[in-house]
Amino acid sequence: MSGNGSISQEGNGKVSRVIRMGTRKSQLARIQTDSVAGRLKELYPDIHLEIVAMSTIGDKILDTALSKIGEKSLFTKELENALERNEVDIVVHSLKDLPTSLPPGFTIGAILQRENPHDAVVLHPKNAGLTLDSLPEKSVIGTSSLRRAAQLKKRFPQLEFENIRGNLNTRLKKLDEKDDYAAIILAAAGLKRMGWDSRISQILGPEDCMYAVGQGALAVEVRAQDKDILEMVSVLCHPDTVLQCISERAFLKQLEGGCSVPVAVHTEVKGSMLYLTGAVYSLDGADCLKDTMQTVVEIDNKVSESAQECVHVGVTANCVSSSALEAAEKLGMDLANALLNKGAKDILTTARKLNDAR
Ligand code: DPM
Repeated sequence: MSGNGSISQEGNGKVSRVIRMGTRKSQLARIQTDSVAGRLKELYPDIHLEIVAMSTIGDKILDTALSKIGEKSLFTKELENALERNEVDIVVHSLKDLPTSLPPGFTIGAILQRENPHDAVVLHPKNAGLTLDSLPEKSVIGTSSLRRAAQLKKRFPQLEFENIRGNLNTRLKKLDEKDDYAAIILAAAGLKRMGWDSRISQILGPEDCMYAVGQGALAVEVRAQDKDILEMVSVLCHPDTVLQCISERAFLKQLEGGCSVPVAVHTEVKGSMLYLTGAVYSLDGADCLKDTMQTVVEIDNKVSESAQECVHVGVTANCVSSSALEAAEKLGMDLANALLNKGAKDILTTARKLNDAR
């Protein structure tokens, strides 16, 4: 950041930089930003952090399903504008809301340790004790995620699925105070961060519903050229999460999928092996292409020195060796290519067309 606005003179004569963190105004965004601010304060007790809250298009258009709004960088654009204008230096996002290609000039400088990546069932209080298996036939489940609806329609054909929008607070209110939904599906990570663990009645494993690319992980977006800030946030990186999320993002990118296609993943790191399962679905879940691949990732190999060679699917990471990052990215691309060879393009094109026509 340039200009005097960013420099503060401390009483002891030491000059230190004020670091501004941009955040959306929703409670979840604030909590996520505060948690990263807390980590930075622990690591760098002398820094001056300021939090700047703003609303984004995604927060303003609450009644349209996410998948129907064309804008890819729905929740991120205004925040990136503020980054570009040097009004803020750091933006914290849910990684799953960040497109696989960031606009030029921006990079993800850190991906933090993943929270539970799975989806969770939140029941209307009157259904306490039930599960997706035991809910009455034709019970209405609220979700506007094409990914969740596709998988769950196939797995639980007796249930019905309807859109529900709004931030987490709005959705819980819509669930509890009306009789429209028997249950809603939300990411466990968001519920936990909000302190609503007690509302989770069921965690959906990969047999029921695989998660979204990047789900449950926080990402720190910065200006790609801001070396000081990049170095500062890089210590927040969690190596296993970085490798998992790079393979997931490479998979989605190679499929040319965005946040509006039914694509799901599941990744695991076991020792020096990285496993990636990925799938694409038709809107009703009837067509599904799914496969698993693995690769060796030598996490502790020599860490790359040059910043250039360590950018992968928008992520600048120097906490992991460049060979491991390359292997993770290649894994995602290879798995996508395997599914593309089996006809994934047709499934996704049809899903996109049908969704646009709805
Ligand atoms: C994206 C999707 C959703 C969000 C699509 C998907 C859910 C939309 C909906 C890309 N972003 O998951 O298939 O349910 O209508 C979002 C949430 C979080 C980040 C909330 C949620 C919190 C969890 C996290 C919205 N983005 O999914 O319940 O940090 O991953």
